[in-house]
Amino acid sequence: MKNLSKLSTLILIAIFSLTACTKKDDGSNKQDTALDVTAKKVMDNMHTTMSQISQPDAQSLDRNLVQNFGFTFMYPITLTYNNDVTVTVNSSSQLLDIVNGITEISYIKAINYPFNIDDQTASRSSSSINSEADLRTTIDSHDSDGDGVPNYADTDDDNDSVADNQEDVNHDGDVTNDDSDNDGVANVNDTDDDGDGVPTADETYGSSNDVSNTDSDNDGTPNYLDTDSDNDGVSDGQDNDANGDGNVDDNGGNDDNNGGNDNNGGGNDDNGGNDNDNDGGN
Ligand SMILES: [Ca+2]
Ligand SMILES: [Ca+2]
Ligand SMILES: [Ca+2]
Ligand SMILES: [Ca+2]
Repeated sequence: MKNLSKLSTLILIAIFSLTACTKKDDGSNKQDTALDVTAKKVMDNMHTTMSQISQPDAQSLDRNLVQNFGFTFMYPITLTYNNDVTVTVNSSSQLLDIVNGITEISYIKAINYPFNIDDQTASRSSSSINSEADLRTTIDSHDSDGDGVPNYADTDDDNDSVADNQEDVNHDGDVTNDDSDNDGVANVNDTDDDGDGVPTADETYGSSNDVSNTDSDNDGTPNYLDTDSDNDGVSDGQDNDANGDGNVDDNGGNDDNNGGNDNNGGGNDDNGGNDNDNDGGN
């Protein structure tokens, strides 16, 4: 009787295994892949990001992957749709077509592991992603300003007080191709967007307390992109004690020759010896 029971169990296991195999070998490429929330997050993020760009291409896809997640894909990769159909992707332009086509009812729910990435982040070394946990660790560790919020969830990636979507000065929907001071660092990652020596976060604020919409000299260029924001002929970097270090300029301790203002409140005129401001100092 005991042996009969064992035999029944074995038969049941055999039937179950056969059914499982049949399901996988039904001629389609369906494999009942489980939902991979991290992979879905990456693909949905790219869908949203690309849908905001007026003319998205493979390069903008790759730049935004690097911006948000710190890597580009090394192809091929295999993706699984929510209906379990799989697709092999061989290029960024193919991936762009796929993410552009994502909808609420047809979306990517998984990436086949392992796959390789071209890691653009100096602090990481792994180029092989072996599991969802691996992917999650990778994207969560991409935090440009080190504030504990990964780029993909951070609304101000470089923490310069200008929101990411405000860093798009050419208004093409792509925040990764704007470099106002042409120093090779896109504004979204540049803490001194106009390269005038005054950190963007220290540029003059107006009553709105928003650095991105304050334009002191009303010349159409907001202060944080204007190397001479008060239009007095002296570069902002030599105008203000922006960093509060006691030097009226941040260019070696010299006065700013702007005509006698005690900009730093330190009691000394900034004009090198005349007490134009009658503050009792120089
Ligand atoms: Ca951050
Ligand atoms: Ca910013
Ligand atoms: Ca720059
Ligand atoms: Ca600046």
